[in-house]
Amino acid sequence: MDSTVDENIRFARGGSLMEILEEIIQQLRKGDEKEVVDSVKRGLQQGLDWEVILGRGLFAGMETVGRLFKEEDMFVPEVIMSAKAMNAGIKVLEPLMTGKEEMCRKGIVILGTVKGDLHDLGKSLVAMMLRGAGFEVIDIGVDASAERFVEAARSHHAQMVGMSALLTTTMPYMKTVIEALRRTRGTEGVRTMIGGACVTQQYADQIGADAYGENAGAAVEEARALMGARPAL
Ligand code: B1M
Repeated sequence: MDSTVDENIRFARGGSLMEILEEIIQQLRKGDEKEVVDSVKRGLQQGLDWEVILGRGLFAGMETVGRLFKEEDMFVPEVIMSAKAMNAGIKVLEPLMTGKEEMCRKGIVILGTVKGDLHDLGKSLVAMMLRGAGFEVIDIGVDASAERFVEAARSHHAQMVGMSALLTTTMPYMKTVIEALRRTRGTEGVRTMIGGACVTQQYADQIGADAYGENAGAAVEEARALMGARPAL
């Protein structure tokens, strides 16, 4: 986060804006889509930066949900409601996130969550941020097979394939996709990036991915570096 965002956090700490962030966390935990949307809008109206709302409100709320899910204090149907509420909150922020869009296209990226994995929030967020930075993103959705990644990369003449995985059981499939790209004529040179809650730089090195994105912001930086694109002036 830059210094403007730091200032915005200090500003929020000073008063009722911090309460809005805490409300978002609670509303997300309850899975109340309407309340989350209202609070996100109120936060923006009252001067909170979209990055602060995203990081300190929506992400923080989802972290709480993740912890409760792990401790079995929340169950799948409730987590789905929370995920929907988070998506609705992100939709409100989307125009601001993609506001920096440039006229020139930076490159074509195929993005998907790998086979066996249905988690799509992180992948969709990465898609939004990449689009905002000027990349053309073809989102092939969740539960995507190696064949789908390869076919999409070939037919769209993509420069990069991005894979998301949130389960330790689906992470190994990212290696399957990388190998399929490498052995298929026409996609051998396509660059690859991986990310997701359980994924690490070490794992990316281990399976031969070209890059690892720790979060959606880092994914944009890595994509720029991989494709030789420059940040917007
Ligand atoms: Co799931 N789930 N889930 N789940 N779920 C996790 C991942 C888990 C860690 C929860 C836990 O136990 N604490 C755990 C995995 C444990 C493990 O494997 N080690 C888990 C489990 C076990 C499961 C099920 C097996 C549960 C069950 O059914 N018994 C099941 C599996 C279903 C399947 O996929 N086949 C399941 C189901 C679900 C729901 C459907 C209920 C729901 C998903 C709804 C949806 O996506 N539409 C869900 C959710 C919401 C979660 C948690 C709570 C939150 C995930 C999330 O959306 N985070 C999660 C706990 C957690 O992660 N703390 C959990 C917010 C999102 C913005 O972050 O996706 O990490 P994230 O993305 C980040 C970065 O990782 C990065 O950028 C994003 C933004 O900063 N990033 C990339 C992501 N992809 C990237 C790609 C890149 C670069 C960066 O380059 C291409």
